[in-house]
Amino acid sequence: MKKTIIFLIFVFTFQFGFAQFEANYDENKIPDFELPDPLTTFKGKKVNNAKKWEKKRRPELLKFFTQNVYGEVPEKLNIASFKVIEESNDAINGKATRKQVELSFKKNDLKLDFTILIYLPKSVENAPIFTGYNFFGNHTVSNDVNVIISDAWARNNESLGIINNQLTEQSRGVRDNRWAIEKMIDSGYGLATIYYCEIDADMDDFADGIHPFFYDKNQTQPGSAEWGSISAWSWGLSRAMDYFEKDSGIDESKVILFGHSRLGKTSLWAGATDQRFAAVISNDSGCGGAALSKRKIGETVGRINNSFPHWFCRNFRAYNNNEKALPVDQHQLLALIAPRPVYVASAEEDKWADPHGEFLSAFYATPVYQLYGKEGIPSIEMPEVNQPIQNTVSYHIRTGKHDVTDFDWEQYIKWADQFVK
Ligand code: GTR
Repeated sequence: MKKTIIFLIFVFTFQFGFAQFEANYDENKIPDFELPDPLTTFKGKKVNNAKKWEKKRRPELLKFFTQNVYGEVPEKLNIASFKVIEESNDAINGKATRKQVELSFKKNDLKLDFTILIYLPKSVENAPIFTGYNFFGNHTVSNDVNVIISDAWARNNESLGIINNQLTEQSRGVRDNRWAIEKMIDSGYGLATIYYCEIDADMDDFADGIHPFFYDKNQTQPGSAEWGSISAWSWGLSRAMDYFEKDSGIDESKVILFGHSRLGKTSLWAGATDQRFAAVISNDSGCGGAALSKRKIGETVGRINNSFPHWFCRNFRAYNNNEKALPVDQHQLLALIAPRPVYVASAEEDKWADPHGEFLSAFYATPVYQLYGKEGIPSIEMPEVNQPIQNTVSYHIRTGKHDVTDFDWEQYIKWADQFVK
């Protein structure tokens, strides 16, 4: 008898534990859920014009996302100084200028620097730019031998030559396939990119990066409503924007945020919190990015908080396996970007990021754009693969995997020509 009970407990625990970790990819197994209306306040009041949206609804949504999803930035901190550490008039086959600008931040005895790599088309005086983080260092985005290799922490990766958490020459240019720089330059856009771990190393540890700048004595991690890493990275994008405003080569009214995957989540949050950004592109951002959380398809809130406990604020964990209780969903994150253009892109094989949920998010954000007379996603039917819908709210699903491809960039540039330039 005793043995049977122990056996049953074992089976139950194993099954339960396992079920929790198995991802669902079946639309028929989506739990029933009600999507919160972007145009009804938490108190149930209808919002029917842009003024009410801006005065009432937008602020309460922004506050909820800030305190319960991504986390608040504890204090303001300005750039202490910046310096151009390298520049050239002859980059990208002579068509562009290159600049590497180091921004420095100081507080008490703490110091942090990050370097922005900037390419600008020579053919344009005051260029619109795409901006966003890269995963493995500025030197990976092109084969340009003059790009400085960051000495910030990097996750070890033998095939990329990352040993002892240090980036090396071996990975120069390894991600040039993800950054269509020459296409951008030829189309009259610049690019500004930063290695994201220079702002905060992507590990479950709040001892380094920007977080400790605001700790009280003996504090070792942010408070439960304070910033996780995504919020810290998006803070870095806003500081880059502070610099762009000072650079006469850049049109600061036409800075388009771009980000892939976790860095797509970051760009969306930066676009929501900082209205100086002209537009946002989310490439395969998935859970905690463009995808609706309540569908619980692919990666879920519980799963992401377990795998990456440092990305969101601690309050977000209240929704682990409890998405039903969330009074918001990610379509409202997209709506926070309105009326500025937003582009959500998915990849057919990227089931983990829930392409259908990313599409629906763009569809359900549309009513907020319509308050401004802007066009969004006209139908709840997903478009065919490789058939972009390009409006102020845009969407495409392309063939292939979780990645950034030339196809993606061709669409982004076409869209930016129409809605940003
Ligand atoms: C995955 C994570 C996703 C996505 C991705 C990435 O492991 O589960 O949410 O962010 O990493 O950033 O490449």
